[in-house]
Amino acid sequence: MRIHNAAFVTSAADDKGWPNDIHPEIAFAGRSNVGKSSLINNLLNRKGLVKTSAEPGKTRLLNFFLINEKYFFTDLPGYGFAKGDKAEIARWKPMIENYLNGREGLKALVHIVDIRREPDDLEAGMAAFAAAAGLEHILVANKSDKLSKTAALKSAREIEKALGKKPILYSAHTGAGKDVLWKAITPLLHGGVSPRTRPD
Ligand SMILES: Nc1nc2c(ncn2[C@@H]2O[C@H](COP(=O)(O)OP(=O)(O)OP(=O)(O)O)[C@@H](O)[C@H]2O)c(=O)[nH]1
Ligand SMILES: [Mg+2]
Repeated sequence: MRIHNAAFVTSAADDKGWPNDIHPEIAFAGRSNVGKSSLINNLLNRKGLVKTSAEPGKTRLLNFFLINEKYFFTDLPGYGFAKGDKAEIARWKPMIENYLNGREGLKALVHIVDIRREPDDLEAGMAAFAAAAGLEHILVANKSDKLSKTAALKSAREIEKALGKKPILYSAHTGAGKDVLWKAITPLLHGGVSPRTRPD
């Protein structure tokens, strides 16, 4: 897709802060530091649109971006950085759950994992959560530039074994995988904002 406009709209902790406008929307989620913010920048060909950081836990709120004046991309705060920090987890969980369940227009969860890391229960939970919320689940293995091609394919098979689907191999640094990810996202954006169907 040609991106002629990409703009930060707002940050929000809960539904009171979500944008009032409803457009087809795609959320980007994953563990802290997997490269969610970098991947959004890369996908949109915008270097500094979304703030990134080498220090985990940079994104603490939901950040909404308006794309071509008719789609929303949402950068979600990462999970896992607040290891053992109960107060932080207690704050994070309802923020994400309410958003994924309640946000009208939301089409898909782009679930980003680090290609070098074996998925754990948290990752499996994320996949199940997307299904329960009636969202398309798009799995992406980022930082593929950190591995050789052979090692990347081996890791992809491990991830597939653990999470039950093939990940799209991506590098937010080189742009590898960008066309494949756009191919997965574009039809969802064109589907309008009809209500989603949740499993019973
Ligand atoms: N080599 C490599 N590094 C990456 C890639 N994507 C992100 N990084 C680096 O990983 C670090 C974290 O990137 P962010 O985009 O801030 O990660 P995030 O998932 O948004 O992190 P939080 O907001 O803290 O949850 C930064 O140092 C990035 O430069 C990638 O594809 N390849
Ligand atoms: Mg971030």
